[in-house]
Amino acid sequence: MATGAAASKKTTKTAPAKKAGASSTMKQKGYSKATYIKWYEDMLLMRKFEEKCGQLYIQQKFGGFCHLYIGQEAVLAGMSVGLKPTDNVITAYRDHAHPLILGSDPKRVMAELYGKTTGLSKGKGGSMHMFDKEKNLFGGHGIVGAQIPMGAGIAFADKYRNEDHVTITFMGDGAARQGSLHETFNMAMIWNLPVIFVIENNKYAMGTSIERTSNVADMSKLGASYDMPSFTVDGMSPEAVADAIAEAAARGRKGDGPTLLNIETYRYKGHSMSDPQKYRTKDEVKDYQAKDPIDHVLDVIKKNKWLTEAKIKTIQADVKNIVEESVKFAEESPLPEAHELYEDVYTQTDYPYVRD
Ligand SMILES: Cc1ncc(C[n+]2csc(CCOP(=O)(O)OP(=O)(O)O)c2C)c(N)n1
Repeated sequence: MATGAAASKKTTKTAPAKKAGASSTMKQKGYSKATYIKWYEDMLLMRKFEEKCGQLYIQQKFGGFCHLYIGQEAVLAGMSVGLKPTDNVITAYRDHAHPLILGSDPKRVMAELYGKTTGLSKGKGGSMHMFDKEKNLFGGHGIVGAQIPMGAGIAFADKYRNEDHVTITFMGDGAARQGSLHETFNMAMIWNLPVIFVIENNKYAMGTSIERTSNVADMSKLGASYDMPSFTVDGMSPEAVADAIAEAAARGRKGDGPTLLNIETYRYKGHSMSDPQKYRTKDEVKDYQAKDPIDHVLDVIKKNKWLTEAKIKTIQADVKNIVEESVKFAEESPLPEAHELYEDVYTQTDYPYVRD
C-alpha cells in the first residue's frame, strides 16, 4: 500500500499523441491533510451507500436496473479536487456516486432509486437517471454513448455565453467505441470547447473485454486523429486523477480546448446486479482490490497520524448513519401521483407531425 510520499509521486503515462505544446508528463503535487480526510469521508460514503443499494436491490426494495460504482471511487474523489463547483458533469447510467460527490442530498439519491417523489429526478428516472440542476449534474444516461455529444453541447453553451466553466463528460470504455465519440471529438476540437472527456476505463463493457472489441486497446489513442491532448491516468489513485483533471480543466478555462483522459479503474461488482462474471477471474478482481483507493487514503492518514482511531470510528459511524437515514427517508416518502406523469414532459402544442 502506498504511503503519502509514495502516493504523491505516482507516475502518469502520457499518450503518444499530444497537441503541440501540451506537457509531456502530468505534473504531480502533494495533497493536504484536509484533502485526504475529505477523500476518506467521500469515498467511504460512496462505497457504503452503494453496498446498501446492492442489498436493497436483492431485497427487491426497488426495481429497474442497478449498476454499482464500487471500486471506481478514486475517479470521483480526484475529480472533486480538480473541478470547481460551477463546472458541469454528465455521465452514463453508473451514476449513484456522482450526485453524492457533487453534494446532492444522499436522501434524495436513495429516494430516486425507490422511485419516490422526493427523489433527485422526482422518482421519474430511477437508478440510471440522476439529475441535479443545482449541482450542475446533467444526468445519468442509459443509452450508451448518448451523453458524449451532450457534454460537448453543454461546453459549447458555456463558451457561447463566455462562462468560465468546464464540462466533464464521463463514459465507459464500451461507450468510447460508439460513433458519437468521433463526431463529438472532431467538433469539440474545431470549436475548441472547454470539455474534458473521461473514459472511466474499467476494462469491460458488460461481459466484453476491451481486447475482444478493440484493435487498439490503448484508449488514450482515440484522441490522436483529432490532435486532442490525451493521457492515461491511474484511476485507483485520487492524487493522479486530481492532478490530471486540474490540468485538463486549466487547459479548458484558458481557451485551449478539450482533453481526453483514459482513467484506468476497475469495478469490483458485476456490470449490473444480474451478472455471473464468467468473463474474468476472481484473482483479477483481488489484484485490483489490493490497490483499493479507500484503503490507500486511510493508510496515508494513519501513517501521518492525521486522525486518531476514535475519530476514524466516528467518521465510519457518521457515514453509516447517513446511509441509514437515506433509506428511512426513501421508504417513508410518497410515490409520485398519477397526474405527475404529465408534468416535466416536453410538449409543443403546434407540433406539425402528430395528428389526432
Ligand atoms: C446504444 C446502446 N447499446 C447497447 C446498450 C446495452 N448496454 C448497456 S450497458 C452496456 C455496456 C457499456 O459499457 P461501458 O461503456 O464500458 O460502461 P460500464 O458499464 O463499464 O460503466 C451496453 C452494451 C445500451 N444501453 N445502449
